[in-house]
This record gives sequence, C-alpha cells and structure tokens, in this order.
Amino acid sequence: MTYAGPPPVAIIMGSQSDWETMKNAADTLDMLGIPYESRIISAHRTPDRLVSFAKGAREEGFKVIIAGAGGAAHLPGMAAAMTPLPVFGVPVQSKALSGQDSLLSIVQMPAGIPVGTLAIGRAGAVNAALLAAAVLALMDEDIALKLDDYRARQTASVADYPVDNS
Ligand code: RP5
Repeated sequence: MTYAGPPPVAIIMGSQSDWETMKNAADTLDMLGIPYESRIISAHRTPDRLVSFAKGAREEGFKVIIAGAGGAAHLPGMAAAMTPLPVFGVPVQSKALSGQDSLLSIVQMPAGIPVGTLAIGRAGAVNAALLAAAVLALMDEDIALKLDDYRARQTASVADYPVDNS
C-alpha cells in the first residue's frame, strides 16, 4: 500500500531550535519513503496552534505524531491529551540541563494519557521515526519490507572486529 492521501506522520516541535534534532526523524522517514509533515507548534508560545492541531490531527489524516521539545517540554503530553493518535515524545537536549529536564517533563505522564518517550537527542528522534514506521507497518506491507531491509542493512554494516582508525 502506498500513501496517496495526506502524510501519515506529523513531526511537531516546540521551536525552530529543535529542528536540528528533529531533522533526524525526518531523515529517517525519508530513508523509509514515508511521507510526513513538519510543523513548529509551541505548547507555551502558540497554545492555540497546539489545540487546533491536536484536536484536528486525526481528521487531517495523520496516523502517528512525533513531538519533540526541550526544557519544560509540555508539547508531547499536551498533544497526547487532545488526540487519540499515538504520540512519540523526543526530549531535545537543552542547554541548561542537557535534556534531563526535557526527558523528565515528557516521560512522567499521568496514567491515562500515554506518551511513548524516547531517548534524549538524535537517538530518540531516529527511534521515534522507526517506531512510527513500525506502527504504520502493521497495516502497510511496503513499509514492513522497508523496515526489514533497514534492519538487515544495519546488521550487515557492523564489522566483526574493531580497527585502529589512527
Ligand atoms: C521549548 O523551549 C522548545 O521545544 C525548545 O527546545 C526550547 C527552547 O526554545 P527556543 O528558546 O530555542 O526557541 O519550548
């Protein structure tokens, strides 16, 4: 199945400054051929934009939301509060506390409103995209095959023995 309609994945982030991290999610989806839309939506600076996006996300055709934010990272949780879609949260590495603030802000959701929380920074952004792909793969054989191929290539790229680079 190929997506002819709206992109199935929304990548939202609290600030332009989050893009350097969240671009890793976008690049991963590009590599898998999965369409997405990226938007800046701040829980604090653009609350009305957040409400209108989150409440309308399912009707817009999105299937999964990847939400990245740093510091007082309320974006993933507030988005999850207003949509039934799965939300994967990416803690962006903050300057003040190296992303530990972002991680704790995102991961400590109250029971009843889940956010699938990933690692801080690039690894989290890449893995959020891979998890989004895995969700879509449940209903899309093409994506499932691409994920299998990605795993196989990753395994093949790991050398048996370390080399001295210097
Ligand atoms: C959060 O505040 C954003 O997600 C970002 O990680 C952080 C800092 O934003 P800027 O001051 O760089 O715009 O809302």
